[in-house]
Amino acid sequence: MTNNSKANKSDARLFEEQFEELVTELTERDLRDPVLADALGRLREVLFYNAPGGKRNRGLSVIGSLRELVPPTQLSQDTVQRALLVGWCIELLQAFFLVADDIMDASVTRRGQPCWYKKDEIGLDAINDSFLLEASIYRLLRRHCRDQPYYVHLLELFTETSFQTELGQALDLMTNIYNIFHQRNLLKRFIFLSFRYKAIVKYKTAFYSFYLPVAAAMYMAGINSEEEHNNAKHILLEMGEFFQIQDDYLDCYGDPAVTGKIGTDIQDNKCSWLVVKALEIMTPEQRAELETCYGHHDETSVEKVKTLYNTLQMPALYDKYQDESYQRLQKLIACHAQNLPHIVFLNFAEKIYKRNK
Ligand code: DMA
Ligand code: MG
Ligand code: MG
Ligand code: MG
Repeated sequence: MTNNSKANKSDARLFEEQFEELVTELTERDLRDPVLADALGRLREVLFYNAPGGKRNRGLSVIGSLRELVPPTQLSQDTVQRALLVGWCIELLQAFFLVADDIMDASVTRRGQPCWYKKDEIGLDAINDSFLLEASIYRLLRRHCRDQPYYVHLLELFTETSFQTELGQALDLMTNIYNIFHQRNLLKRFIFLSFRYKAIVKYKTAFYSFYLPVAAAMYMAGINSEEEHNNAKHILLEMGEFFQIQDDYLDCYGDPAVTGKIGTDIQDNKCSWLVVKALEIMTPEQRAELETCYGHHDETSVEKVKTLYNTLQMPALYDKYQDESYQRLQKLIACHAQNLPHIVFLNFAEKIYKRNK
């Protein structure tokens, strides 16, 4: 085992251990007005149900990246703890988006358990719970990073990234695949579709899942230059696009026992990679068939769409896409990483290619 993978192992353990402490901090040591006891109890419950249980790739990559950016001798125990904390802030941001996303997507399960809004007596009260998760980020950053030179950079990074994600979610929710079916001009249809698809995934997923953790580590390491950030962004947004394509693929072809969530993209009429790809290659007859079933909730319609995807050999097309994307990414890392250690990006790439959850 290399030094770095040893460090990563113990970082994962430290990360785990920090969670309880952070919940106690938010619910017992922050606002202490006794009249808030019930509300803070609710926050505690919301945190325990929604923040842990994910893959933690985003959260752990703050410390992972920082270890590659700063020599070990300059990395104090305090800095490590702060990087883990910033990692949890990203996990909280993710929890905030997911609680809301599951309501909007009418999803049923998340991380192998019922979606929070699906729990008895929660329902749409989950909307306020998602706000509590978001607000927790800024309470923690303030408590732990206020005196650090990078505090304002982190605040701007979190607010900017949230806005980008929310714009992406807006595009995701407003894109009606039927308007696209009805675009008669084939070329316009393909161009619109592929541009729209890229915009959705870049904004709703790539910024917060990939650029945010690495950018946070860069600011913590004192790397502030716009040029360096743009270089990192270039590579990370490409990875993010690929990651969301995987998510779209797994929505239909993943095993819910492994992904922890049951797909809803077909029923929700989503502009998913599968439907975009299928529309590019299907015959007019197949398109007519797709039009009668896509976006419908009944089992038969959903099965018909899945059969069509199989006929079009989507799994093979996806494998091909995955291999090409991996090659493209290696090239991007080679030309754009410049002063940044390539390993920051390679570590990330290793975690996502060929994933099944
Ligand atoms: C996820 O898109 C984007 C955000 C910002 C949560 P999605 O609805 O495809 O995610 P999931 O498949 O996890 O519900
Ligand atoms: Mg969703
Ligand atoms: Mg969604
Ligand atoms: Mg999805």
